[in-house]
Amino acid sequence: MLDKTKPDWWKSAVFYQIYPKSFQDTDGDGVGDLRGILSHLDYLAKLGVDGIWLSPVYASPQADNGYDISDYQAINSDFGTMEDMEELIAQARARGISIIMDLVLNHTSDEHRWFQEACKSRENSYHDYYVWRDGAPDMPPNDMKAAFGGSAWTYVPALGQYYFHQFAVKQPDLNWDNPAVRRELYQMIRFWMDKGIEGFRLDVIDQIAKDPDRKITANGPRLHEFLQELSRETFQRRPGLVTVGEAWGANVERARLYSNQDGSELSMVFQFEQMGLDQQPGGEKWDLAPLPLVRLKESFAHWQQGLYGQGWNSLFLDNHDLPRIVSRWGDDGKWRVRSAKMLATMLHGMQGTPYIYQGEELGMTNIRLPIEQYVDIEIHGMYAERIARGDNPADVMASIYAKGRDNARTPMQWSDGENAGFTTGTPWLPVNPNYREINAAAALADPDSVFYYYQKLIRLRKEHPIFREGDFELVDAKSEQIFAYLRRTENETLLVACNFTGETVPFVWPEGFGEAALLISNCGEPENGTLRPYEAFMLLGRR
Ligand code: TEU
Repeated sequence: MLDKTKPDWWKSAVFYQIYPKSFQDTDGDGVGDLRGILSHLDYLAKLGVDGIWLSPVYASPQADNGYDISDYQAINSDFGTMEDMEELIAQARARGISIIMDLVLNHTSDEHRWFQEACKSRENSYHDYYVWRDGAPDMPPNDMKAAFGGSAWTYVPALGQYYFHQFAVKQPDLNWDNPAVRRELYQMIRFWMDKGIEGFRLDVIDQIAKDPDRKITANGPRLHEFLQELSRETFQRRPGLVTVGEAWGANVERARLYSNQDGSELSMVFQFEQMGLDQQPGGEKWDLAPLPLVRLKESFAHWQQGLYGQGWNSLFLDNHDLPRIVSRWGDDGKWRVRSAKMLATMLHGMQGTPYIYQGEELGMTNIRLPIEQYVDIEIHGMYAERIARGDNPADVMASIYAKGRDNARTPMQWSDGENAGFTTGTPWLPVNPNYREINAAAALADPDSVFYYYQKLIRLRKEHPIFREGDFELVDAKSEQIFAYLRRTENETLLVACNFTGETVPFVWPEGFGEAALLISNCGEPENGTLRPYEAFMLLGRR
């Protein structure tokens, strides 16, 4: 177990993200719940993770699967009770696992009491909790678009005003310029800290300081001022609390600010530069393009070197908004197991804190459903818009198969039993039909499984300080097939080599690895000179 009394313990940690709706159902309603998570804590302890990032479990009408909160201090009844939550915190801690909650501070649900009050009159004391502009019906203040389709402005006839929402109509944006809003949020965060929550993931945190009149959403003028106040009033009161901000708009310079060494903002951010590479330049994520490996490597190198000694990286390939990585950048057919391990090797050799998304450790894959079986609000918003503008339905579906968020949200595959052991009822989203082959029970019974490979990667990070401390340099940066790099400390050098193709490719090791120790590999003893299809390994040498 990690020594969590060290304030930066999270630099040696590996976290695991749970999407509660899809993890484990225990009451047969087809929706996962907290007791389901409790029932798998030993599985997570076996994997070796140090914390769980729990996607939102707060009271919510679930328009956006919990990212639309109607009461920050209550548990969604589909997921359980506050007692279940307290038990989860305690049981997890007993296994050395911290609970990291998701904080959605940019917006609430329109069913939140604050918003209901805000809609009553312009004089109501909650009115200024949200972002309003005067206007006439059919004449929104400007042409800003919401992330899930349509205008970012919705008219409330009784007030003769529009409210601003960057996401769905049911997710009105909070007005961070109002100090009363900030105070309420800080109080709420302290409530959870008092319950024993040891960290937070902050949803779209770069979008809180918006200025819709100037069409500014990400990186608004007061962003870092707000973050420093937030941190002072909450996180800094508990040394060792870990925070990770979701920041689609972050570049390396900003990430240095967010994760600065004096701890005045956050521990780290999730940045998405790599996740935007396999799309058409200037297009949206739905406008598909092949992954340019050389650019992927340049991007990782830029972040690894840019934050070295000046900040801290988060490391992830999957989350509840992204497609399954083995389907995206690996091969989810013939080389599924090997390529899943290769991608994990590429990522877990780097400096930063890795996050594993539920099912990634099993090599779970994307799914294909008819449009009406998808649940995600983003998929349906995009589908309606693109069909209306005349796109070919087959192309739109191809984009959904490749990038739709429901790819990651199908139920966790526990066994080859009914509904993959996820529920005895009807799952809220179909189970991937490949569960008979890909499931946790099968993985636990197979010493060569993706699960045990992740377990080993997690262990290696704890055994070798080079993972935490080493610098970063690409090897053969121009190769379009191989992603290889070196990490160096004063006494040691780590070579990480990954073949991103299904072909055997030539690869001569850099000098000095003849006597090196093999830490891990996904297809036996590596040979100097070639890499087999999707082969990956790590060699540790002395300097
Ligand atoms: O996601 C932020 C966000 O910008 C997403 O809309 C993202 O762009 C999209 O999923 C990628 O296609 C966060 C949460 O992670 C997401 O689940 C929520 O829907 C969103 O915020 C609103 O709270």
